[in-house]
Amino acid sequence: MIDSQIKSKLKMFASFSLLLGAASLSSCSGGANQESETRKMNSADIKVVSEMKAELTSPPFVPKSTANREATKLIVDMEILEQTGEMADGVEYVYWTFGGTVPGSFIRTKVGDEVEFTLKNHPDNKLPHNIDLHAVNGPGGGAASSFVAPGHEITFSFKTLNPGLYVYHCATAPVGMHIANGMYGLILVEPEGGLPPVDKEYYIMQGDFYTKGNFGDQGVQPFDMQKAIDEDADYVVFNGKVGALTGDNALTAKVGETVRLFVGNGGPNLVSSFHVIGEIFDRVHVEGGDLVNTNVQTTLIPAGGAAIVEFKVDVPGELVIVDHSIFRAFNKGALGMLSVSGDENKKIFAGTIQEGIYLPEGGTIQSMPVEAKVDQPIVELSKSEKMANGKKLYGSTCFACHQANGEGIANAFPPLAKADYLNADVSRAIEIVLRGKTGEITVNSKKYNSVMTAQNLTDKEVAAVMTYVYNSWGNNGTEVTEEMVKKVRNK
Ligand code: HEC
Ligand SMILES: [Cu+2]
Repeated sequence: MIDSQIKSKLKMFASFSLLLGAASLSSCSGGANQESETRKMNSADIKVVSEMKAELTSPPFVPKSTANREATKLIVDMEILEQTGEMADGVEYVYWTFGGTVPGSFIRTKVGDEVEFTLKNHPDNKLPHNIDLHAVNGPGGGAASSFVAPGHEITFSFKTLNPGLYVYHCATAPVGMHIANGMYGLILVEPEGGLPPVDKEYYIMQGDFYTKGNFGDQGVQPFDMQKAIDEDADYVVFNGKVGALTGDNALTAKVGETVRLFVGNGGPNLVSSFHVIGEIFDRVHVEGGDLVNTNVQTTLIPAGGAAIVEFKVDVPGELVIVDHSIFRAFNKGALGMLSVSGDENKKIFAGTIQEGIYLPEGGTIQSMPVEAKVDQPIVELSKSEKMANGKKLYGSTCFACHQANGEGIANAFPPLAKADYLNADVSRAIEIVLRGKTGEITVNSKKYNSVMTAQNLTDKEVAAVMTYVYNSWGNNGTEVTEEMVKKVRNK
């Protein structure tokens, strides 16, 4: 009894001194601190009475406004998918995604919401993942509470205290690689009453990509760790691929409409000089926060940051959305279009619109070819056939972790090139590919303690990929037969 009285007195004292702290800060900075501090405390006190399932949308679309709805318990259900998609015409890339798209599904919440977030890691995925939402007040933005292995799901919960537009991303090691592969998206926390209504709202997110080949080199392109470290991007794109917002995919609006763009930058490395050729932003929520700037030509969006830009379209034509670090736009893909239809207004623009627009051809939506895993009749392939098939298989699965030339990644993925562990025991290596591996191992005198998930491959495929691995990068030249794989599988 007395104990609890003391406790509550202590609590009062603590919050009182907090207030004092805020007040003394604000006396030299004009009250803004106190205002947001007070508001945050109020947000924490908002009661939620109802419960609803969040509408999640794929880019470039956003869920409908929260308008005047009350704060609610908002159920968010998000699935992580690792899948092959198209980076550009004839260029494929293995994307890791929140909800099957890059950027991931848009989440629209309101201040005071209690978000119950379930993250599902699809059983076909190869890696554990998690999520760090910048909208969360709490350790890691939820990262530690959301770490989830393939074939599992996990639920955590948080309350939205600060209105604004926030980035979310995966924060599983190697963090840079998870982000570079597309694991980011936006979560909007609307203020009381919602954002003012506009005619059109869209979701755009920039990202930089690092591939073994150069821009446009054909085929499946593996991630290149060294280029990522050097910040030497091959692709800088909006919405995950070259051409996601051009041609048939262009955004649209009509003359006289107001447009709001929710713009994020997933990075992992580059800062965006976001610009729309032929428009002036009437209003920009700088860095996605409360500060509103007006009449802006180009707004800076940091990696891991966002902005809300709003403008009215006055005349018809093609508005070109770019990163004004302009070689990125015309040579690396950071180019989209907003196609405005309607009547001319010669008072506002009298000239003829004539632009040399770089129009990368290319597909529409990221496709995910699902490979059929049909067991073939046992006809042992020749060594050169195995090498050819094995190389393809390696390039579509193993490389994502062990890297293109088997070099691995320090502290995360062991090397397969000149690997003593591999060369010492072929049955053990086959078993690892068939059944997966956890626990500490030592490869070339470096320790690894991570998770390799079982690879869902046929005997023929394992024989091919292991023959390829054993006959590449200075390994011992073992030819792996289907019979050997079968023996390990039936062990
Ligand atoms: C999702 C990432 C991932 C993928 C994909 C993957 N591996 Fe691994 N692999 C690992 C990790 C992590 C380890 C170490 C596991 C541990 O620490 O116990 C490992 C260990 C190994 C080992 C034993 C260690 C060594 O260096 O010799 C072999 C052999 C191997 N993997 C082969 C393959 C082959 C072949 C493929 C493709 C068919 C593949 N792996 C796909 C992550 C992966
Ligand atoms: Cu991840």
